[in-house]
Amino acid sequence: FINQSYQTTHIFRSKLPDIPINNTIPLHTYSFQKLPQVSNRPCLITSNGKEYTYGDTHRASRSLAMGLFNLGIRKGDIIMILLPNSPEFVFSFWAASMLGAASTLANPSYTSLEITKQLKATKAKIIITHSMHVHKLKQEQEEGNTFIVITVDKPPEKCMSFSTVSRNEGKLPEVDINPDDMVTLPFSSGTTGLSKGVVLTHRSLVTNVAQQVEGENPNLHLKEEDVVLCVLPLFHIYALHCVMLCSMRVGCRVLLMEKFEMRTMLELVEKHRVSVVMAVPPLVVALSKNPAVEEYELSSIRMMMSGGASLANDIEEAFHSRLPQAILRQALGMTESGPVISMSLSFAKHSMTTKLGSCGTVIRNAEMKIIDPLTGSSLSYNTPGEICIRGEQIMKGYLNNEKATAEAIDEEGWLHTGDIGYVDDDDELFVVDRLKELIKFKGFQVAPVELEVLLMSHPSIEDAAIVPQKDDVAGEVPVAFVVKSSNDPITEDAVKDFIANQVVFYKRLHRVIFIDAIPKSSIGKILRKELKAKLASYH
Ligand code: 4UW
Repeated sequence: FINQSYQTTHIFRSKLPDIPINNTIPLHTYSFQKLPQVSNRPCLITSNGKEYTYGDTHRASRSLAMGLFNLGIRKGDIIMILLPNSPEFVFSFWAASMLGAASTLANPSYTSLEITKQLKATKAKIIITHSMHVHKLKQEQEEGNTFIVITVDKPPEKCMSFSTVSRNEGKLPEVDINPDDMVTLPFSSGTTGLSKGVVLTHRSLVTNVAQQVEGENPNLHLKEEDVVLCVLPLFHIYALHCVMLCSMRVGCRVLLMEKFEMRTMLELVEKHRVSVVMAVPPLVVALSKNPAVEEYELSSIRMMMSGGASLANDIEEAFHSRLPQAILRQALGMTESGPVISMSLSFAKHSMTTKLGSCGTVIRNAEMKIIDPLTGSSLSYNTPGEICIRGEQIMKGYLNNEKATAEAIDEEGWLHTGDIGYVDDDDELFVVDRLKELIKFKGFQVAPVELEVLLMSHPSIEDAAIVPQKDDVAGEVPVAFVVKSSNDPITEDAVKDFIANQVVFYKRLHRVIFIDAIPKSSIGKILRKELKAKLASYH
């Protein structure tokens, strides 16, 4: 007798065997574990040629940790790193970790409004930044919130200098760190709503680094002699994890670029014989199509990873014909999942053949399932559904937000990603759609709700909704549907400017469409699918 109501859960696993992971040690202990062997090897190189060995990096991080301790930072405290890619970013991250404190990461291009929101949510006690960003913190200081500002350059009035704070002798106090303590707090809107603090612990990050680079056959085979380009921003989880943490565990050198500039990047790749590039799709497009590429000797690139947003197959093919020696494949990551979900097995030490367009295979020491978004039942091979991931690498939860945490991670420990994908017969994952609201501009997150809240604060706007529009360069761009307050003469440009003045460049509106009413469900949820269809019909 077969019980018809019994439901099988199809759990997808890596083709690589599980490995033992020592994830009860603090992240900094794990990352600097090979220090005695790699102490004199280069760890960080800046775009103007300054080098820091692993020994230098460790010493500078410890000195800063001592300095922050002297300023009162203790276990459980939060510091904000508001910096572009730089050695100081790396030292600050490690200093916080060594103290059992956590770093929250913010984009230095953020407006005052955006930084203020993150400061309020995290109550960061120290902000490490550049003097040119200090003016954006003024309003928050005027409201009486006390924090110390440290600048990596000459400090303006009332700020402290990074080098002075770092100038320290003495022994760092022993801190008792629990593997489930938070070590970093990036922000993400997840599947819905506003941006939230994502609590990543020592355990989650040690686990996720090990899942990529450890074992007899690592899924992501970085070698000590690799030079890894860090052009993606470290304040986003992709570069933080995949470039900085994975490289440092292995002992590679990381070439830090403050910002993307095509020719500078090509020159640096040639000069430093860069062998690994972690990229987002627009960067792959640039390398595949920009004629400047032909002028440089880029044969050192052996591995090119794309992620953060979907990559079109024709771009992957164009890249292969231009740089045939390099393996270009994808990985799927999400801030909340610690961050890697799946990774191409072409990057493994014993490289496997994988397909164009796939996001790889679920990482080892983890479980993945695909569920029917309506019924929640688990789906087998070749059937698209919502991708769910489980393992010790996923976030602990959203900061001070139990409700959002419970919506993201179910009682069985599955993180629901809001991405739609299927697993083919060879265990490769293909992402085909996004169930969640999130818009991705060149891999950067744009949360529709954040822009909707801003729009609704305008007296001439009665209602608004934001949806993505496909874009050849950025992948997706935000577009607004706006309902005017009765016959108000507000123009498209005025709406665009209103938003542009308050947000970082990639959240700017590319188009404003005035309509009579925003379509909503009976419980008042915006029917984004309808709006997307409407938008598509305008093309
Ligand atoms: N294809 C299609 C992809 C893809 C994708 C991401 O901003 P977040 O929260 O996080 C990221 C993290 C990316 C990342 C981290 C570590 C890593 O090793 C790696 O390797 C390439 C990538 O982007 O946005 C998460 C959302 O971004 C989309 C997807 O919707 C996901 O939920 N996304 N990668 N290859 N879509």
